Amino acid sequence: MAVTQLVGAKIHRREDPRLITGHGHYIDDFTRQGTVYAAFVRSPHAHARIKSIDVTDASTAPGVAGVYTARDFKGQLAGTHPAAPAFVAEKKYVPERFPIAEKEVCYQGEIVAAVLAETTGQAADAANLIQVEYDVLPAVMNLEKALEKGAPLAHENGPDNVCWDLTYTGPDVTEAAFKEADLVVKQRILQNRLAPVSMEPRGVLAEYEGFDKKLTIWMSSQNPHFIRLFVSGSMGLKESQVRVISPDVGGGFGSKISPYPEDYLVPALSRIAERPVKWIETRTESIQNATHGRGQFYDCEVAAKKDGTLLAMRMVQYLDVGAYCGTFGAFQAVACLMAGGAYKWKGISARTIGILTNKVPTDPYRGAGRPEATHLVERMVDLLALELKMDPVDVRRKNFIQPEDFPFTQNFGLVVDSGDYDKALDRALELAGYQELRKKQADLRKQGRYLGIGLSTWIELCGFGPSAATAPATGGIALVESAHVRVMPTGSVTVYTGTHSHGQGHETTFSQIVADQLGVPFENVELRHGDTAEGTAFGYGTYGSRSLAVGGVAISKAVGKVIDKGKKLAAHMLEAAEEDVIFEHGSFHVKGSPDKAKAFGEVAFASYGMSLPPGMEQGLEAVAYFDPPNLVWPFGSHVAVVEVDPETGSVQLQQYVAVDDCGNIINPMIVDGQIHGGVVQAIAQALYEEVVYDDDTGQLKTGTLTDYMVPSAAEIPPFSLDHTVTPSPTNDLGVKGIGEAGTIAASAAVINAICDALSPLGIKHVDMPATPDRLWKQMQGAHGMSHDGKEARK
Ligand code: MCN
Repeated sequence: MAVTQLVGAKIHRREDPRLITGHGHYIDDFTRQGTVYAAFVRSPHAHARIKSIDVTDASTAPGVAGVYTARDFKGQLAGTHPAAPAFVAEKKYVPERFPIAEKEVCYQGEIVAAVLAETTGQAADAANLIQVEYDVLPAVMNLEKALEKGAPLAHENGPDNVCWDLTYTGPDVTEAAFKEADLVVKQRILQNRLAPVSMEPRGVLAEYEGFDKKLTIWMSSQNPHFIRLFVSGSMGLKESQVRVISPDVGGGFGSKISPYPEDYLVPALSRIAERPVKWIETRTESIQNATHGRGQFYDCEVAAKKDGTLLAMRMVQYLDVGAYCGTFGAFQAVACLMAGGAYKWKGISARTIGILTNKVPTDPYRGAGRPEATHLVERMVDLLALELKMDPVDVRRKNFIQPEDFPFTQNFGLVVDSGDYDKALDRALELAGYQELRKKQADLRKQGRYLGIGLSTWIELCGFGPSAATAPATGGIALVESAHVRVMPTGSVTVYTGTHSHGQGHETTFSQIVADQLGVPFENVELRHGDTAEGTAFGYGTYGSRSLAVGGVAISKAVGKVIDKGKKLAAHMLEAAEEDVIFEHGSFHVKGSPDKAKAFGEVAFASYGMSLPPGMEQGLEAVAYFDPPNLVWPFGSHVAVVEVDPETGSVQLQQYVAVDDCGNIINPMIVDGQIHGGVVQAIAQALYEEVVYDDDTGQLKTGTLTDYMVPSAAEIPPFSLDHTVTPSPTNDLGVKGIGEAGTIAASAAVINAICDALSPLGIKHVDMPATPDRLWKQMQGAHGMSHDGKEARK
């Protein structure tokens, strides 16, 4: 491709001036004449039978335009909530799910009625007047209890609480390795349930035009084309009748991939009421109803030699599905397939059990399955190092997949494209000053201070994905990506992508690629996305750090087609043979005669004229789809340094080093920003955030941001970041994804650091979130520790 000037440069995000000066367009900024506002009545119970719903008072309340219950939607919406096969092709039991409950509610927050009114306040007031009588049923909230014989059922008429139970590889594949082992380490590892908490909550504005039978939906979504597919299908409309627009989206972190009940109900209400309908989620609705992430535990054992050689792993994933199977909920089972991490294993036995509970469904949340895998394997490696009294660095180095092993077929047949794990680790240790830190740790221990150093040498699979792998997993749609590059007569370029930027800076990075390749000024390139009425027939959205490695490459391919056509036209204009024409630095010239040249703009202008070579059509634009031959496999090494206060159990995160490798980098500033955000989300999981339900009543105890503790900048240490560059061989740009890397890596580094700090007390493992309360209690139970922590200092 062309010589690059912009690619690799730290260019400021071009979207930011718009977004930070209030010129963004989020859902609540859109208005349509005659809009009515929706409020939803939600179940206060985790599990109950609906006896009756009395809407009399609500119907006559001021400003009310209509009150609706399940039966009003029966002729309007068809089908059940989509549940993709993902990594569990055959599920045992997927409960039917209609967007509004009729007879039974299965989680707190499930919708039972809807109100439309002239203002949001009137809608909310009227919703409060709806009287719903419930027969409360026992709720199943605990994963282990849910599997017990005779446990309450998440759905009254369900066969049991098992959504899936899949053994990928049985104990037989690890039997020999366990026999030859010198030692086995075992651990149960919890993954706290998390709420995504995007800055902009969800929102839907729908306008159904009855005469034209056209539906326009403005919504906060990561993949508007999928929403169009699902909603048009459910409403009995052709896709061409539905337009979904997701303009600026204030974060998603995975929670805006799948369709939600409101995404169906609001458009249906617009059709019923014959008016535009708007609904904007409140923060409490968001924490209560937006899909959660994680919510799992793992039983794991690792067999090893006494020199630190890893032999085999046996693991079972217990995954909290929630009350219904999330559209991509079973994707989280990928944790099993990724559990081997950056290491070589003789065998891994893995089983996943998806368990239904009376909680909001889980679905992908930044990293989805890969943070869990990293946390698992990185904790197990540290436990082994502790047992063997080896430096955790040495255990890692001993077992890394080596550069010459790539492409490396791992235990589940996935092919890791490339890597150099030692290189990233070396750089991270150097940046952290590892040896000095160990000395400092030893000194501080003598003073009764608990400094800990934690490593996470993570790997990731992303860039979904090759059609062969993804079409079966989605139920038919191959996760390729499309792009349309259109050059105007004056040489400005509009690029349409099927991905969706909601904080990742695509307007900047994708334009960098195009401007470089076409040799046009950066300002002349505009990226458009998020509107199903523009661009190609189908876009596949943004998740799984796929946008650059699939969408960006599709754009690059479309640019290639534009250049090819430009060459033909330039050859005609220069009266030269096409094969003699070279395109360089934004100009076509004849090989060996740089003065015989046509600028890109001249060729673009000519393409709309009449002097074209025989058979050539006017215009300069191209569409390309990219179906990658493999996933991409970024990796890196993170180091966290903590000090734990023995008197309070609080953790002071002192230093955080991240060295990541996402292949060639388009914009280092944006990549660093992605790492910052991702690392903070994982630090939040490790230390602060947890969705907590009452085990008996099923009530959500963390329904506001005072209970659900999202950290602020004050809790986060300065970061030292660096990169190694191992280009991916799977795409022309040599790029890998980075959007989830920080989240995948960091929880293990932080928890490993805490465990390292507390190891003198005999504490081997701590669960997340490692709150002061939890740590203090654990320290009280530890040997050699008195209440004020002084005992251990002797
Ligand atoms: N990039 C680059 N060079 C690379 C890799 C990436 O310059 N070698 C740039 C890309 O061009 C893009 C950004 O980094 O501008 C992220 O690219 P990529 O890794 O392809 O990830 P996606 O754009 O597909 O983003 C998805 C990822 C996911 S899965 C979640 S969840 C997530 C995330 O990104 N949610 C986010 N980052 C988020 N950031 C914000 N602000 N908000 C969210 O909701």
